[in-house]
Amino acid sequence: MTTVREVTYQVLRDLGMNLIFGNPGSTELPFLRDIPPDFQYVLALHERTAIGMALGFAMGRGKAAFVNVHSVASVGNGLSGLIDAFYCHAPLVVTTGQQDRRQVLAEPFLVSRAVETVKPYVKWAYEPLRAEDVPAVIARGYYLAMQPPMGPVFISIPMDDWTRECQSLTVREVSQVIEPDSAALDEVVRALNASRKAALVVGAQVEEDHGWEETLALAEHLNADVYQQPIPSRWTFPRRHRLFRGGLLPAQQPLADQLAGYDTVVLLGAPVFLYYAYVPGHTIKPGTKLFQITNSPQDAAAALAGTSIVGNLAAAARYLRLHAEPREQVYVQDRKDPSSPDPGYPITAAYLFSVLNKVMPRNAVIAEECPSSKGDLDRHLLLDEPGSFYSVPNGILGFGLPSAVGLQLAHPHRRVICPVGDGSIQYSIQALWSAVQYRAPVIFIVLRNGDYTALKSFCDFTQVGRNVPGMELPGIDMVKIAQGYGMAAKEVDQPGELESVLREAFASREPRLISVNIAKGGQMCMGMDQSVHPPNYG
Ligand SMILES: Cc1ncc(C[n+]2csc(CCOP(=O)(O)OP(=O)(O)O)c2C)c(N)n1
Repeated sequence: MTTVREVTYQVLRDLGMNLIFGNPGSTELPFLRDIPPDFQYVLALHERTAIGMALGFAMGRGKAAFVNVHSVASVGNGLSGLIDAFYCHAPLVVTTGQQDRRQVLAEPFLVSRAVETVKPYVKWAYEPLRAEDVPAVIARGYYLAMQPPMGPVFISIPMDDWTRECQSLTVREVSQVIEPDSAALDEVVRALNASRKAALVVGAQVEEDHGWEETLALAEHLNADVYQQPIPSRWTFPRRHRLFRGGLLPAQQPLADQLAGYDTVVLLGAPVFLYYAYVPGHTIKPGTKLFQITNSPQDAAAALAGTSIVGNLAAAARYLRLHAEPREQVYVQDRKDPSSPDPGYPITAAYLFSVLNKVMPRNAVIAEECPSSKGDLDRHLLLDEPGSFYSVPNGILGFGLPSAVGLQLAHPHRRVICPVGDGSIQYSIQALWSAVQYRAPVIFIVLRNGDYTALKSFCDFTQVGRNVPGMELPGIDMVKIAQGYGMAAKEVDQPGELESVLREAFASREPRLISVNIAKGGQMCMGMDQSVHPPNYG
């Protein structure tokens, strides 16, 4: 007799999900007992951290990751991780325990209504009607999670299901590439051929669809300026490339102003557009032709302007390159490195990132969560390889640490660096422990400014004023916290110490935390100042 448990492990094996990111409780133990030797359990000390590490692992590999977390705590503690996966288009199969079917009706201790709770943020939430359906439900969840746009699925499994009898299951091939409509792309080709000056805007979906090379080739073929989507959750164009013009601002009018010089704009793999502060204006200057190519029907439906085409980004970029006329290559030098900021005291974020840029390997991977220093990071870290940058996709803090650990497990031959605010790090701090235990040699760089600078900036930007509680973070010793989790850690206070401490961290093959005392900021909001006419909430 084969059991649900045995067949499930075979299905997980056949689908390549041999790593289980989790935090166990009594309702998960019947699944986790006698875990087969070709599986590894990656323990997180909190559900948010478990889902967050799986998220990083899934994004790093471009393949679904498997999670097993506890009962309704999976949603209570883990929901922000699921929301991140939803907006990152990260394929996750998240499983969670349910009480014994035979007493669920009586509302026992640990009964879970997770399936109902989680629905808006997953592609599918399900509790199998029959125990013997569990392996097939997991396989179905995997196929769906991997369909574009990829994303999380959620499965609740009663704890008595694992010992039930069950037939074996053969996993299937389910294709994942959806070609965009060529007739619709021909319209883009005509617009590009007729344009005086075209721009490409690149978004995170370019990487989801393995479209980096094709997008680069298209940009060079068109000799078009290239912008990164606002508040990018991934960088999808070489930062030093001669055609790269930087990021777009996350507000309507300033963004439309940035693109005002172009008569045709083709947005590859992002929403139209991701805004933060409300600065009303045009989505795009009237008269400019805007095309969005996206792997997300949601993004296509939600776009405020332009023509939307749904399909695979790599296929779309290839089609456009093969059909649009080439434009003359005007030789422009690669972008110059930004000037070196002064090593003043206290250390500025700009100086920190300029030193980091000098000492880090060129194939480093950044998992970023430093809200008020995003702009400095963006200016000074110049990485040109695919898969170099990941950031919080929706503004919920807690993404940085666990995703860094997951990315490091996915990329044993690249070094992951996690620049993180001293506020942000607290939302998933337990990931430090997992990094130590699973020997993920992430370098965590804490930007310790002792406050919520990003919120103070927003107060200044929107004239809320500074008389707001809850903005200061005194008395946190990050070095001691890291050491308490078993991690080597150092504080840097003087600019002169920074380079040697960073070099020492890169020379080591262990995870490290470097807590850098940096200057407090304010005023600017996501690269915007008062000149954009922000809303007044004062
Ligand atoms: C889970 C969550 N709680 C609260 C916030 C609001 N928030 C946005 S930025 C920020 C400050 C983060 O502080 P820190 O990491 O120190 O970065 P800094 O602003 O100093 O650059 C806070 C609390 C949020 N985005 N997500």
